[in-house]
Amino acid sequence: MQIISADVVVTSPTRNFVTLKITTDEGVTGLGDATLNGRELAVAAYLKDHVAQLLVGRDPHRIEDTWQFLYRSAYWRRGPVTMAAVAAVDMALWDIKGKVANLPVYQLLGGAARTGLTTYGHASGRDLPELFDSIRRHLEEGHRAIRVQSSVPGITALYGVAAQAQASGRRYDHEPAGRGSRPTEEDWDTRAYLRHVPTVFEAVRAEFGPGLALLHDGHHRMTPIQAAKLGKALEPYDLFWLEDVTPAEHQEAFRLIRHHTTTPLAVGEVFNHAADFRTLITEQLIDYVRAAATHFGGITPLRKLMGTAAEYQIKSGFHGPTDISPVGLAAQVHLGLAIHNFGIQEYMGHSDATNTVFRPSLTFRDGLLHPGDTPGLGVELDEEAAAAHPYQQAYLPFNRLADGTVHDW
Ligand code: GCO
Ligand code: MG
Repeated sequence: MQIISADVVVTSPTRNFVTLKITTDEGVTGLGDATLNGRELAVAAYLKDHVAQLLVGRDPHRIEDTWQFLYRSAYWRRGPVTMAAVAAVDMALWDIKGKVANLPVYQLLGGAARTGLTTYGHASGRDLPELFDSIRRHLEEGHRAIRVQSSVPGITALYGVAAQAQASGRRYDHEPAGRGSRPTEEDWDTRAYLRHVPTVFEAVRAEFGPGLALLHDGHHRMTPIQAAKLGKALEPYDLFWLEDVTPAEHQEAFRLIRHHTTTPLAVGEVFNHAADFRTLITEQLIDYVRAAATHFGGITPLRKLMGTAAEYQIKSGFHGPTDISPVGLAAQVHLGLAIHNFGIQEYMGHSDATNTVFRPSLTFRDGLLHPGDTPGLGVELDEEAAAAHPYQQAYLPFNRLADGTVHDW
């Protein structure tokens, strides 16, 4: 069996997605996700101009060999563009292998280690009543864990608060503010944030009781000592996790945070290589791995990383926003079903337009996500429907402090 072509499909059903389609001489096709939010076309060009011709003639069954070849022959290692491109090839090859074997990918990874994946949904609100309604809606949908984000007095525009975006006519994750030629500028005040967040969790606990699993995303905005302070302040509310409290490229910073708080920590949605996690994992400085198959080089390296993490009692909490395509989400749901140290899966749910283009076999029933039993990854790309949604330039927003300084976000 040989690969005869590798084509890149860029489509924007609600938001932009980059998909690689590998075709074999036996007519079997495989799909991989290469979406890098806000920098999509860089990965599309990497695949089209530098990778596609290298795949032609290769045996699609040799997943490990192809991964090592693409990673090492490039010489320039790591980085989100390279690793998203390699990820797409890796996923597409697992998809093909599953289709040829007539098995869903999770069966090739060792079979189901649980009935389905526990998820968390994104609740948010501009005030407590709006936040409570949002939590209730997510519980009704079946989520057993809830990420809680809220507006902060003193901060006008805050990413992750759906109603803020809705009030201006869009859902923040579907139509990134700033679709167009410039990213939207948001404001930020860490002290106002640190004062407000514990009061929100106090109110949520009082309303929903001690049992509900609650999560929060700090989106890289704090210094290590501020992060430690927040972790400590949230201890009475028993969070499932506190995510991305500080920019994690300084892994050593987590030693300080860890010494100050027992609030569980999740890190890594912007990481793309095992080395990014090395200190965090081997020193047990975090509790959950936030990597996404799409940005981490695919199923193959993420599976290895989770093997290492298991040695340190660290679990998965894979990144599942709507800018990971249904193909990328399927890849990590198959993996999450098969590994022993699964923790939780972020699941925001794609728009109807996205699901019409990608047609995933994934199900979400009784609070559990399952990839389905369709051979391969279980996603079918409707190329005609994809063509009806051309690429639209879209940037993520960014933050400035009151004095105009650009801040982490
Ligand atoms: C999350 C994230 C996302 C990212 C987005 C960037 O925890 O889901 O932080 O909302 O900001 O994926 O592209
Ligand atoms: Mg996050």
